[in-house]
Parts: sequence; structure tokens; C-alpha cells
Amino acid sequence: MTVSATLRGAILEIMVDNPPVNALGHAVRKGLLEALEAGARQPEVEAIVIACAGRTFFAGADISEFGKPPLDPILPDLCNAIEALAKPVVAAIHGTALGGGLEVALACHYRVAVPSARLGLPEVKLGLIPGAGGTQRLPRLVGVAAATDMIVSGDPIPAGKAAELGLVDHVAAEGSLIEEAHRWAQVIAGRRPLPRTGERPVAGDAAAIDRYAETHARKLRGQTAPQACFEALRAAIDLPLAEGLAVERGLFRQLVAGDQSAALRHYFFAERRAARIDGLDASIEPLPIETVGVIGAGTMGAGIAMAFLSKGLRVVLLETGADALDRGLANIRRTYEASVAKGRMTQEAGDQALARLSTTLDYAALGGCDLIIEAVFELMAVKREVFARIDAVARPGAILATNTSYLDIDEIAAATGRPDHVVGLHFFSPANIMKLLEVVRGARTSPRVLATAMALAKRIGKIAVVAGNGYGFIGNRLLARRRSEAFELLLEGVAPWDIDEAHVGFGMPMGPFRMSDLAGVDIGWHRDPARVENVRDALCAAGRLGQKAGKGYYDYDEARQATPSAEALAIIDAFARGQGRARRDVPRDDILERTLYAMVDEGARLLAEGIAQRASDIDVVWVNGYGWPSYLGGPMHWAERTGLAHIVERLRAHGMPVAPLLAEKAARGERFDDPRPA
Ligand code: T1G
Repeated sequence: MTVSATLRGAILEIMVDNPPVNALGHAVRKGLLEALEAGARQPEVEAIVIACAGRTFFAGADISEFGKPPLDPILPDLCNAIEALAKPVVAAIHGTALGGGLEVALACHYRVAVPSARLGLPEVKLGLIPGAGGTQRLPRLVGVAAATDMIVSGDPIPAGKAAELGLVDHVAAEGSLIEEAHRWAQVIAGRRPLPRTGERPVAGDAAAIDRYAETHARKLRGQTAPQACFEALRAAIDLPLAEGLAVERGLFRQLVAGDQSAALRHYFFAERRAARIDGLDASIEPLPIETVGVIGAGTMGAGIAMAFLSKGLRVVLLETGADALDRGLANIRRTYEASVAKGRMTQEAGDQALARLSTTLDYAALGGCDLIIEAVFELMAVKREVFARIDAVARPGAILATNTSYLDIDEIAAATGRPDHVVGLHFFSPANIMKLLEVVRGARTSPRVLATAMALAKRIGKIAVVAGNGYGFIGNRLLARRRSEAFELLLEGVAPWDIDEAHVGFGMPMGPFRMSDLAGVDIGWHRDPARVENVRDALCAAGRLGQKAGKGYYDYDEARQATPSAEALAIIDAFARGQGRARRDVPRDDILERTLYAMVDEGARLLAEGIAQRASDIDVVWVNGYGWPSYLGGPMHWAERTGLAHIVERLRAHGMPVAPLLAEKAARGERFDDPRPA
């Protein structure tokens, strides 16, 4: 890490170089303050430019420092010192000026940025608020409404928009940021009084805050940081700067010590750690992938095709029948048209994506593909037949992938002559939207094919998590365990809606039975109404196939509004009685313990079996694939915060199995990812 100060004429250029993202760690803060104070003392210095080397301006405080005793100068003090300097300071911004990075820029007297720069205060995504003056200075520069939107959404804005808001004073040409920042500094060097952001009045009032809070109430449900953002923003309106800063500091200190920020900081690093494959040589060169064959133009196949098309790859979409192919094509066209209409995509991008799509009924047309992925019916015989056919037409070196949700990758690979080039790419529906991708490694999947799959996932904007070849891989394995515990509760007399309500109250977007209705109660059903072996069979036999049938566990009106179904409950009760099951009241806490602790237990089994590389991978899967609240960190992090010993004790109290690894970690007071003693 270096902080260099170079005098160019009367302008002192302070250049910080702290790879990879110029995080404002203690050494950076200390070096920057010393250089600024030295410049302030040098008579020949008339103005100062702060810039960063590498790919970005400061990308924020150093998140890895949180939870440790803060070291002076703390960021708020650094920002106050910059603003109070008697000489003008210009921030030269490129890359992503985020969090504390933008707060440093706000404390500067001027801001120059290149068009590709993005500026944001993403602290809320870490369960925090801007803690170095952002909640007090940003509304003074851009007004309450724009500041509220930036701070509570946590989303960055491009430099051009920042300039419109008054957050950036000058947009430099790409590639000439430093020279234009210097030129700007020379122009304003003698201007007084210095435009100190903290001395400006706040434009706007609390109505903008109320509007935002009301509009986003559902999305912000259960989260503490957004409410703290609102409180800090109100302080900016009501109080002088110094008092407002004190309110901000107090709120920040509360949040940084809280569970939700710990969970979100855990998740931040977990998502990045998931991209690493233990034991895989990081220098392996991924295979080039430019053209992808997709087999199956149904919902999944069309979604997968779009996931590649939207990121610049070419796709050959194959179906066995012309009607199915036409339907798939129409679905893709409709989806792009809707994205363009909603402004999520330009018309040109939509047209270009479609231009990269070709369709065929002939397997031979897949011969030029670098990767071929199937999204056909979830039956092993069908998968093996398809793989034998693509193996026969695929060019040498092409990767063959399956989108299976549960089935054995090795058994599928055995249908080909290239098992080392077979991998699972388990997309989540809708595949063009959901970010999670489980990359399933078969026993013979080669390291290069694995590296290629991970690189391709990053290229198409997916969050990839590697899974071993086991039933349901990672996500669906925990889902299956939660489902079986939930079915047990049904047989004990708990209504589906009580189980769903308990999960929604916990923070899940929906409960297991609403989810089942949405996906289809008949997934995996043998389709024989005479064969009733479980609650699912009983409901399907009565035609209660879920939302698509207008009835499942719930009844649905034309607007798809769900109401608890007396008929469904009667079917469940009849089946339970037929099983001789006694009915009883189950307390709400027990509902959550029986379902969520069972998931934790299953996660421990995944770790012991090597299906998941690390517990934090399981967290990444469930936050991204199933809506586990990120502010709770994922099931395994949440279990550690809840207490593994407590979970083991409660599982035993419910007469439920306890995975040996879970019992071992609990007995040792260890976290799941703590290295196992040699
Ligand atoms: N602190 C520590 N490490 C960080 C970091 C940070 N702020 N940002 C990134 N890294 C690491 C990351 O873990 C990875 O490490 C490497 O840098 C590359 O990151 C007081 C309290 C900047 C848009 O929230 O959004 O300021 O895995 O893989 O995809 O008010 O990183 O290589 O070992 O993500 O190009 C506010 C978080 C902090 C920004 C780059 N700032 N970072 O994305 O690379 S809180 C943030 C990002 C704060 C103040 C408050 C992204 C990025 P490794 P990467 P990328």
C-alpha cells in the first residue's frame, strides 16, 4: 500500500495505491491524513488532488476491519479534517467511489469524475448506514429525496447522473481524469470561501423520507439499517452538522455491533469465497465458450437461452417438435419485449440478443457448439438418451451440461464417451433472472471443465456455487429436508398456512406450501391417482395440483390470491387419520425449530459428505436460490449465531436426528468452517 504526494506546479497530487479496491484501511487513512496535513502546511501548495491508482477510487472502508477496535484516524475524523482544510481539495474519481470512498469525496471541496465512474453509498447492504458523514453531507449536496434514494437503496449512480444532481462538479474525458482534475484544481485554487459541503443547507424535507419509507415498506421489512438511514437523514434536516454527525455515529455504532450487519458482512465475503474451488489450480485456462446449444425450449430452456443471449453469447435452441420450438421462441421474444418496455434493456440490446439466437429440430446443428446444455424432462432415462445423442454430434472438446435439479450426474455422464466433459449447470427458475447457479462436479468432471463452468458463470452474471454429486445437490437437499419435516407437522395436525405464516414471520418471502403451490404440487408425482402414499399424492389425486390448477394447499381466485382451503385440510386430515396419526397442537416456535434446525442438520451432512465445500457456500445457495433473508446471513451462519449447542439440544428434544458433524462442532464450540483439528 502506498500514499504518494507529488507537487505539480502549485497542485499537490496525493495518489493512493491499495489493491485490489483501495479500501480505506487504517494505513490508508493514516497516510492520507499525514499527506493532507503536510500539503496544508506547504506554502507553495495552492490546492490538492486526491486520486487512487488501479481500477477504482476508494471502494469504501475496509470491511474486514469491522468488529475490531477502530484505529485512529477513524474515517469520520479523516473526512472532517479534509472538509476543514484551509486549501481546496479535489477528488479525482474513477471506478466505483463507494461508501467511505464517496464520503471522502463528499468531504472534498470539489469532485471530478470520468463518465464510467459510479458513485454510491452501499452501506445498507452491509446492514450499516454511511458512518463517515454520508447521511449528513449527501442531502446537503443533492437534496433529501435523491440522498434518501441513494442511501436506502444502496445502489450506485453513474457519474453523469451524479453531475446532474450536483454531486460531481466536472465530468472529465475517459483517460484524462488526472490532468483534468489538476486543471480544475488550478482554476479553483484561489476561490474563497471554500465550498464546504457540511456548511450548505439541506434542500428538501422529511416528506421525501416518509414517501420512500411508505413505498418500500414491504421490501425493507425486518431490516434495521434502513430505519437507521431514515433517522440519520431526519437528523440532517433537523440538526446542525456536528449534532447530525453525532447522531449518525451513534446509529452506525449500534448497527456495526448488531446481528444483521454481522450477517450481511458474512454474506459479502461468502459470495466471493464461493467462486473459489478448494484444490483447483487457479491458473487453469478456461475453455473458450462462444456458442451454446440449449436442448428444450420450455420455461427452463428458454430462460437458460436468455441467460446466455443477454450476455453476448450465441445460442442454438433445439426442440423435438416445431410447436414447442415456436412456443419457446415466442416466450423469449415476449420476455425481451417486456424488458425493453420496462427500460431494463435497450431495444438495440434486445434485437442483438435475438439475432444471436438460432433454432433447430436437428441434433446435428449442435455440432458447432462449445457447450451444450439440456433442460429436458426430469427423468433419468430421458436425460441419458439425450446425452447419448449430443455426445454423438458434439464436436471434440465440447462440454455437455445437464440442468437437472436432483439426478445423478455420474449416471448421466456414463451415457457418453466424454464423462470428463460432463458437468451439472443447475439454473434456478426463471433462469434469465435468478443469479444462483449450482455447478455440479461429477466424479470424472475435469478441472478445466470445472474452471470453465465457473468462469462462464461469472461472465453471464451468475453467482456460482460448486456442489458435489448428491441427491438435490445443495439447495434442493435442504429444501427436501424442510419439506419432509413440514409434512410431518401436517400429519400432526398443523395447518399448511400456519407453517407458511411461521416462515414468513421468520423472514422468508413465502412458506413451503405456498412455494409448493407456485411450483406445482405435482412435481415428482407418479401421476397415479389410485396410488396415495403421502399428502402430496392425496392432493394431486383430488386435482389439487397447485396455483396452475386454481387449487393446491390453498384455493386461488382469478387474481391468484390465495385463501386457506377447507377441502385441502380435510384431505390432509383424512390421510393423517388413515395413517393412524394422533393430532396435536404444535407451538409456533416448534414449527420453526422442526423445519429450520432440520435444514441446519442437513447442511452439516452436506459438509461431512463433501457435497458442499464450506458452510458459507450453503448460505450463498439459500440466500440466492430460496430467499433466505440476507440480513440473517444464510442458514449456517444463522445457526452459528443461534448457537449450535442449542440447536443440537432442541433437535434431540424433538426426537430428531443430529448429524455427527453438527454434534461435534457444537460440543467443541466451533463454527462449521473452522478448520478441523488435524
Ligand atoms: N473492504 C474489504 N475488501 C473489499 C472491499 C471492502 N470495502 N471491497 C472489495 N473487497 C475485496 C473483495 O472481498 C475481493 O477480495 C476483492 O476486494 C475484489 O472484490 C464508513 C462503513 C468494489 C464493486 O460496500 O461492492 O465504507 O475475494 O470480487 O466484482 O460509511 O468489491 O479477491 O480476496 O467484489 O470487481 C462500503 C464493497 C464499505 C463496497 C468491486 N463499500 N465492494 O467488485 O471485485 S462500508 C462497499 C464492492 C463503508 C463507511 C462504511 C465490490 C466492488 P478477494 P470483488 P468486483
